[in-house]
Amino acid sequence: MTGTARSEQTDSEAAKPALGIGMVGYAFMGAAHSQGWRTVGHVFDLPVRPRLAAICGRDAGAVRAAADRHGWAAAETDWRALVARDDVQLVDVCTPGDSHAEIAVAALEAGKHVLCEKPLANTVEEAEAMAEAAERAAARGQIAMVGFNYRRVPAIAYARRLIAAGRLGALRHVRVSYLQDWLVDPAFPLTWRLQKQHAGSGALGDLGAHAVDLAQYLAGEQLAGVSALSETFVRERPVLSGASSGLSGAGTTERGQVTVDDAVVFTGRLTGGALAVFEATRMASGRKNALRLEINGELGSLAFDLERLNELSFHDQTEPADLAGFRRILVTEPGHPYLEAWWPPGHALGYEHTFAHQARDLLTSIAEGTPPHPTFADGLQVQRVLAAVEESAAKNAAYTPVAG
Ligand code: SOE
Repeated sequence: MTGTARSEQTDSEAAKPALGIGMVGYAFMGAAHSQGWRTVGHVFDLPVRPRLAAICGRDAGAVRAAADRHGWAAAETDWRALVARDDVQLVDVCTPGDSHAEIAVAALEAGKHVLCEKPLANTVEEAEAMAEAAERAAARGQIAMVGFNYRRVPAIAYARRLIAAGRLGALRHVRVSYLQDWLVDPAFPLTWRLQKQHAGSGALGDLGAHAVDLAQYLAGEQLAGVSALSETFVRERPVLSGASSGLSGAGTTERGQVTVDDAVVFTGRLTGGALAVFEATRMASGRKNALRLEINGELGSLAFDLERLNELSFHDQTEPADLAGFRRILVTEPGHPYLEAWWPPGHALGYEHTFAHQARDLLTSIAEGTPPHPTFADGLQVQRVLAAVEESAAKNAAYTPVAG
């Protein structure tokens, strides 16, 4: 490249087009997404420069504090005003599931790109409306992505690369467990995540959605049908006052009904013939965020644990038996997905980096006009699996096909 080109490159770096981000929601996912938007432009060489234009929440004081804390230029208390802003080209939906459809569809129809947290919606009907709106918007050059961020753990992305390259051969088993324990204490209050009208479902939609998306993404196949059991072990909990719980009642000793699952277990058959086993629970005492998976193929196996997210275990079935066995791959080499932008080998990444990777991939899709992954159609497919799981569990594990 000539000197002039290099100096132009420097000028063009400075003149990179900005893309205004508007975020709705500022709790855990709002904070995690903010970290991704703040970081991504300082780590990856991007075609556009993300600008944290505005963040939205119902409580004026709290959202102002969130804007200051997370680096947003403005604060809004009405998501409709945020969607209408001329300095917002991408709306990032980080609210509870009961508002995903309304906000995402309005943003798409207002000409914005959209990133929507998982699961896509609380019902299949909502997810269908969102996927249809995204398809109409795609014809106008708009991009819509679902925030299944674990696809962007380098070890997971590398596992997908190995499977797609045939390193496991024909798949026989896909096994995914997502284990947390934050509901073991019966004194944990009745928050919005435990109310069906806000969350849609419990561990199934919150954790099971990740498990289903990863199984389908890694295998490159879809679930054709499931057999499921679910349970709500603690059926009533103390009621909190205020908006945080989505419930009324100021600091009373009132107790309310839990209307979602604490845990779900299900089996399934992938369209390529592999058998799949899943569990998603908030009752696995001692497991904090243990998303564990193992995939067995005719030529080898892969295993992963989110609590050790820089490592991928690989067994090569074609190696001589006295040499074979699971070996630990430390996924921190520059040739591993996303790692070229970070630190030297062995300097590990964390949970938060998945949000910078998600932001990079979305901004790249927007700049290049290429479909992102996962799309809203992928999110709808997961929603259909969740609905089949709920239908099967209601029929005491009767095998239930996934609608297509
Ligand atoms: C549940 O506690 C939760 O925050 C999920 O909602 C997220 O999707 C998962 O990444 C971490 O755990």
